[in-house]
Amino acid sequence: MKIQNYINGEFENPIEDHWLENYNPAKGKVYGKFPNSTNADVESAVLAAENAFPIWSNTSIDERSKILTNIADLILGNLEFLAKAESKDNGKPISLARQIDIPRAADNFRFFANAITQFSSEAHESVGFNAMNFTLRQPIGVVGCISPWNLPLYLFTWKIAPALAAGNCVVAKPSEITPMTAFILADICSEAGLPNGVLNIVQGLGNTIGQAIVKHPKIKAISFTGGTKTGAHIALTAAPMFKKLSLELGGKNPNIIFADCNYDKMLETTVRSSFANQGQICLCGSRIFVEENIYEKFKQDFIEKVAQLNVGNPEEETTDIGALISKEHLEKVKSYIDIAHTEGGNILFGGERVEVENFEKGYYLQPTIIEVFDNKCRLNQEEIFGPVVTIMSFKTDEEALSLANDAKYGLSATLWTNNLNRTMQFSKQLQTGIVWVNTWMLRDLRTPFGGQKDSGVGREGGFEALRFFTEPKNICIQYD
Ligand code: TXE
Repeated sequence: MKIQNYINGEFENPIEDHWLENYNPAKGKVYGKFPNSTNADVESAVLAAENAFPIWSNTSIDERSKILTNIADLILGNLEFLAKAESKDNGKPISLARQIDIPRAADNFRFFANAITQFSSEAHESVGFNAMNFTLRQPIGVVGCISPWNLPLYLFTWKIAPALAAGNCVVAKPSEITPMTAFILADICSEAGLPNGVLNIVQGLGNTIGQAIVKHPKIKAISFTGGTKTGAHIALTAAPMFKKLSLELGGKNPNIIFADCNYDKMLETTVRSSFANQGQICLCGSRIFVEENIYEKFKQDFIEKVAQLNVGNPEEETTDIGALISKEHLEKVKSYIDIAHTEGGNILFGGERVEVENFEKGYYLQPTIIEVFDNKCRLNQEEIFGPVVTIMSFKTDEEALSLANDAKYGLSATLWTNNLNRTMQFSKQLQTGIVWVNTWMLRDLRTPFGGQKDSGVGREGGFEALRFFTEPKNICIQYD
């Protein structure tokens, strides 16, 4: 299966004809190739975007909205095909791709197709000065969208949809580990009537063409999702060029469980918030803190539930946990589990690789629960980004809050309690961009999405995203 770049509405081979191999993580085997693009391909994409900008930025809001709605409809129309492609490329269970990844990609386009028809800006009358001010929100021009491998189409479209809705032209790069669904999206965009050059997709390595996109003088804003280290590197490159930056980075999210919660709902949700997508979601609740008086009960019940999770071939409907994204990533996650032995953690469940019949070369790992005794330990301070959670108990509210906040990251937190005062006190004092109370991953796309501290800067979602992808200009008119 050969994947190509999508530039100026055409599918193109990389100009210098270098290619990379694409792996199927479930089988640990190469199943295709894709462009190892170079600066020449980025140049060609930027030129196409630049040429398309006058047309697209003057396309009416209704016309833009119609085209983005067509894209949403076509994504849904190709749901099964896209879900299979995503599961094969990423190793995630087909059920997850079908229920979450692909429908949300359609929602991303549909949401911004509607949001742009409601987006407006203010006017301010300078009374006594015969002057009228209005704020003109203009599209930026050519923008860069760079996305990670964990939720490939979901996060790729989460950036592209608002950028296009706001009238920008896009140079986009999916992760080199999951190139497939971006390639399929290109076809869908053409079919939906998106004009040539409005969206350009360049496939390849982050440290070559990802860097080239970030550095390109004609790309005025970068929307990035990925690791904190990479985000810092991108900021170093783009900041001196005064580019707008939206950085959605890593997480090490606390899941705080009080005895007064709805226990059964908490337990079922905590299994999901711990291991969904093989724990490869930056929003996963990877540090579990449980009130002392239910700690023993929780430990038993949680282990019992997790033991029922089915690790296996992602193509099977019954699979709960598929393959990790790559051999390297599996080894990185495993290395953290091995630290438990030296750092004095108790592996309560899992910790071993899983051999799946007929998929012996696949990258499978058991869901793993590690009991720790000090939040300062590496297992609680570093992002593992795999099917690994730690658990420890706490006595008081103050202790829970300080444990939760004692982290470099600040993306999301989950709180289980029915106590209103506690809910308000924690919501105000948790140092995260998102707080879920008695739920997890319930997403309203109008809300600001993003984190604090090492989880990044800027917010995606709703009008925050449309404001990111536009430049506000104050027009002040004095009249007689
Ligand atoms: O990140 P990488 P990964 C985080 C998650 C984890 C990481 C996993 O916590 O840490 O992302 O994704 C490109 N210049 N989030 O391993 O390596 C690279 O090619 C320009 C947080 O993929 O940072 C890929 O396309 N680009 C998030 C993308 O950056 C570069 C949700 C990400 O790669 C580059 C999901 C460079 N120098 C994952 N180097 C959230 N907060 O929502 C790499 N890239």
